[in-house]
Amino acid sequence: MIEINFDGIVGPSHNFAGLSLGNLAATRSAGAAAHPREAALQGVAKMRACLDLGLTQGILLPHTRPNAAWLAALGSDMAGADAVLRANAMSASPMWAANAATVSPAADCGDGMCHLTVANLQTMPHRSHEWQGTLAQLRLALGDARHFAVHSPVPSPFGDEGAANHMRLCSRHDAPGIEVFVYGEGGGGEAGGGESGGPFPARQHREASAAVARLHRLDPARTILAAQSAEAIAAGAFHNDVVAVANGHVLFAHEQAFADPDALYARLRAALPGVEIIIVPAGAVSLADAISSYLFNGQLVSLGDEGMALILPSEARDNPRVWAWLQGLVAGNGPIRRLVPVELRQSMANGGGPACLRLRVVADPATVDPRFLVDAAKLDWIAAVIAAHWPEVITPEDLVRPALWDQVRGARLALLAALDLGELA
Ligand code: SUG
Repeated sequence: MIEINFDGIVGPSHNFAGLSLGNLAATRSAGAAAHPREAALQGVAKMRACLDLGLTQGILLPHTRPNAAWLAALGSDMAGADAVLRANAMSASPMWAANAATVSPAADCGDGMCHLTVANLQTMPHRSHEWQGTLAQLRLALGDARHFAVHSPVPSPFGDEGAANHMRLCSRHDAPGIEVFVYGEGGGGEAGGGESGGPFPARQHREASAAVARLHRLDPARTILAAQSAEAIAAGAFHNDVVAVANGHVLFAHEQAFADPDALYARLRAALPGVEIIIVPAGAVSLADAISSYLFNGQLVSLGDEGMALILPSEARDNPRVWAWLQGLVAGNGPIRRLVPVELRQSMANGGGPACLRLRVVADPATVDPRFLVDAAKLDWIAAVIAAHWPEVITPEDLVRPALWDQVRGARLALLAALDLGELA
């Protein structure tokens, strides 16, 4: 059993429509020209960097866009939809695979299976129609029912945003772990601030987190539900993975990530005596710097005997306060030994860093459909399909053009054909 990172390939409709209230980068980018080809190639380069570190890499495919079935269920189509509905139907948001599902490795689950619950993403309209496509793909990629149980989303009104609000701490990936579910409000699906009390919606509801823990048959003694701090949500941490990340026995978090950090850390220390908790003080890196640089949205990965590496967006290197703090971190004798900056500016401009683009699954790769695993050669073909078919630029005005809708549909089909995944069409 090892950790496999499944990255969402950036879809050919990647654009900046400003659809996610509370996601400051996406709101700032609204109306700008987007570069889908460059975005997707940046994602491929990030996967190459992971392969170069010796990691096992998987992929998830773009969903069908425009989503005509969703528009039809709303009594509309691309020609008739208003600008907002049209942008919702064109969103390439399935690229952020950390929101695809919550994953509990077999070692944590009562029945010894790896459980996944697809996220309903109900808080944002453009993301609320992802789950059907995600469920179909996960049931194919992880279709071996001897090893995987893939659950449908928890029902509305309980908002669930998947692994972006879930952390797992363990002595080794294949040993029983402590699962931490971080939520932003108590449930009920209120629009707006809800219990966070701030200007932005808290997208993960406690009831959804608790339901996922039950569905996955987790041991309550090894399961922690922790509230996100209202100040983090108000500062733009629309998911916990913008202010905290865990891997193995290490939790790396901003001082202001959690509502009651001392209670969380005490429970973690009791449940996993070897845990190392690395807190970045607000005095060194403010919440604003953490959110603009996305340092916590790194992929914290184990490199065997060489300790851990943090795969970070290059924005973290560009922020002098953040970079100085990180330099001090790796110079010390702690578990994080290497910093690996990657260039993801297109995804970052929509609020998606390295960790947003990947879904972690602890599994034996031999039990995964090999069409969803990649090596360097397969990444070369994927890059060739992207270079040949992905639009170079999409502006907000382009979203009305039928020729763009056709290009986007065709580009995805070309990729599915190249990967022998025509059944997802
Ligand atoms: O849900 N952005 C995504 C970014 C998701 C990042 N994921 C994690 N933190 N794990 C979101 O807000 C962009 C909206 C637009 O296209 O207008 C968007 O949906």
